[in-house]
Amino acid sequence: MIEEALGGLEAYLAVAGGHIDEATEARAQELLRFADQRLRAGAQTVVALAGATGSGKSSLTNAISGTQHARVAARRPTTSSPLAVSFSATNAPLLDLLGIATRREAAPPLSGMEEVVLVDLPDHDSTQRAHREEVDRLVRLVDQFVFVVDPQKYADNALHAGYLRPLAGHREVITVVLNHADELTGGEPILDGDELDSRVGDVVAHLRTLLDADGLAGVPIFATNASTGEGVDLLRRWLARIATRKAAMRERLAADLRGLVADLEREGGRAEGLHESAIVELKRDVAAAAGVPRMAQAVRRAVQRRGAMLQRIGGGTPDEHLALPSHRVAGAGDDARAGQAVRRFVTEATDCLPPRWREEARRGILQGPAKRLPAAVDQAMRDVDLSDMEAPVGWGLVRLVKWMPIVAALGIAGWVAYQIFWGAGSVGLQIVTILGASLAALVVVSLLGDGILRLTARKAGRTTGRRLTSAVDEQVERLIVDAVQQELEAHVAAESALGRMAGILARG
Ligand SMILES: Nc1nc2c(ncn2[C@@H]2O[C@H](COP(=O)(O)OP(=O)(O)OP(=O)(O)O)[C@@H](O)[C@H]2O)c(=O)[nH]1
Ligand SMILES: [Mg+2]
Repeated sequence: MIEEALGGLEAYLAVAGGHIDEATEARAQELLRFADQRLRAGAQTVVALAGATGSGKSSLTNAISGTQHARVAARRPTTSSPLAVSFSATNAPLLDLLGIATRREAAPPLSGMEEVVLVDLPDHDSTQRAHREEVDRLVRLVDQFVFVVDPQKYADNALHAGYLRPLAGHREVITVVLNHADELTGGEPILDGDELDSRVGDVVAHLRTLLDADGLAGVPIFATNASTGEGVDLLRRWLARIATRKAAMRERLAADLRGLVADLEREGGRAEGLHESAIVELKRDVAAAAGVPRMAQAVRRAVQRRGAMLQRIGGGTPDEHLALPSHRVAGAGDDARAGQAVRRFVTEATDCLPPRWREEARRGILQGPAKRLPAAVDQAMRDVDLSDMEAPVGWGLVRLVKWMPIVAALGIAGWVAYQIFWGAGSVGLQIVTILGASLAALVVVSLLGDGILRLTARKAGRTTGRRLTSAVDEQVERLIVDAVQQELEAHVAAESALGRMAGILARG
């Protein structure tokens, strides 16, 4: 389970690395590195005794191990560097990893203790900075803490606010010992069988309420007299039981990971994709700024204007070429408008990313591909082939229609000749018919020609617009949309790795 969660962390860092809060990332990397080595160093349980000077950590170390390896003295503070007492052969790689140089061995005083490594720490609230630093360092690495308190200082704020409260997430791996308990009974036994003396019981009850307030509800509390060894046996049995389960090390790592995942989740960020409507809007704005509608309209007008020349009898294919306006008519102003659209799109789309990621993604895209967009759009528009707009298909029809009056005139002339030479009836009526038919033919021909020309011009405008739009869209897609998409996909992958990790840790 812990291996799987660590795999999840690795996957997360592979995508989110460099995009999240630097301190949190460093912590994650460090945890990954340490956990890997700790898992390889074996499942012994490293139990550290922590507490104020004189609380009796060294005395307890000796009492638990049945040795005199730890130096006990009236001089304060006494212990200046951590001491490890192993109950089986010293696990050098483990102690190397923990950076504990002073190592002793003791015969296991109880079955199950073989898996315990007892660490006597210097005082946590020491006047000596080196002591405090050493304790702070080891508190982050050991598998199980035994906080040793005495009747005078068990309620000290330095202990509760400075050490216990921040360890609330590690509740499973904390044990509290009220040592010097004999001072509450005036030298009388602190235990009556398995029952605590009531004076000791009262202090333990008060200590319990303080621990509850620290977020450490349910941690086991023992009362001892390390000088006589009273109460130590119960503590020893408890430690042997923890060590036999061989789970403390994994529980500790899991607690660390849980804390880290909570911080990473707090980093923020919602897994989100791109909205299609935003892409459509961006493309439309960039195309508009690049002058696509203007160009389409210009082509429509030119086709219309030049086509009109064809309508004149005797007018051939226009010599002048389709005079398109330059793509960059309004230059800087248009670029600014496109830039604004891109900035708005990138800003909105990356809003779901965690702060550092967001800033980097925005900077990267706006200063990279977004800067290349105007030139790329310009080039893509120049590359669009509009040569077929020089002589659109509709012009053929216009050309055909323009001959219709002549054909009609010839037909009418023939008909008139026929009537004159062979025909009968009223000439007046025939002339009226002829005039009517001619007028109708002229109107039809003129309307037809104009209609075809208008349709041809409109179609040319639309085709131009479509081709230029797709050329612009392609550049927007390539330079902006894809770049944003990449960031969002990486973030979605990171969030899902984080979610997987949280799921594994919640199950465990
Ligand atoms: N009466 C009584 N005295 C104790 C008890 N535990 C320790 N002492 C005495 O308290 C003094 C300090 O004990 P240590 O074991 O050196 O305390 P420590 O926590 O290791 O102190 P530092 O190494 O300075 O952090 C010694 O004189 C011990 O003999 C106890 O339970 N009852
Ligand atoms: Mg000591």
